[in-house]
Amino acid sequence: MKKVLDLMSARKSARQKSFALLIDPDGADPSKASSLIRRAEAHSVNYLFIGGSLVIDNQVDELILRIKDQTDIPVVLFPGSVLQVSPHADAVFFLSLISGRNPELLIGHHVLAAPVIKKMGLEVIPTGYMLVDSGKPTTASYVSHTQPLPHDKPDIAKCTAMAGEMLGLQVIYMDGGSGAQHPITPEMVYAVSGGINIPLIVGGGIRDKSTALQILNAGADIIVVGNALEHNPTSSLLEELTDAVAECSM
Ligand code: 1GP
Repeated sequence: MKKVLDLMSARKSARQKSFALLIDPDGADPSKASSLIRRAEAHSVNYLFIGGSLVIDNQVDELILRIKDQTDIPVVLFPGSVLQVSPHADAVFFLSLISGRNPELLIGHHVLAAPVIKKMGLEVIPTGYMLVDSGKPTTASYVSHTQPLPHDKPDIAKCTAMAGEMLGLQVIYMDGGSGAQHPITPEMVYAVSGGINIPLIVGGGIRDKSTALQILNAGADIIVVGNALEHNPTSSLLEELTDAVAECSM
């Protein structure tokens, strides 16, 4: 069963763009998260991604069970570590950090996680994860001990994503890192999307509709927003971003 990956691929084939709301289990205030999820349901959010680079309070199970009580939006784990897996999610991004050269994050933690994930029966989405320099070190670049891809070198990003697809990875997640100072440039998104046939996810530092539109029009299939909505769960930003996705899908 590859339900979530099939959904991502089918939406890409139908030229339908998607919106993913990222919830960091460490930052999630239960009451704010609940109201955000109610609004996500009302505004046709396509996926809920759960994850962060640190594990301060391991409340992933509890958070997902609460989400599942409120919505049928697919929940996908975006784990910062082996500790952030839960059998209650619908799928897990099995992330290989292909922008970096840290063997533990290319194929290391995966060896430890594989039997745990298999036992949980989770859908696995083999994912090429690419960190891109966003103007300042992010938690992800610091914790991963890797050098992100240069912000202004779309061709390096394109070749990296192409190699990931050739290795059999099923989606590419290009990330400026949570709270990125500068989002990934449309030029880089355009180059990468033109080099691959698998779904392209882009996140990091998207804080307004015009940035979302530029990234979607450049070829991203799914945009991910965490920080901006986590800090302002009741703002109109969620509507603006889901409107951007709908406009680009027409
Ligand atoms: C981070 O792509 C996500 O891994 C989302 O980033 O929190 O900056 O929206 P933001």
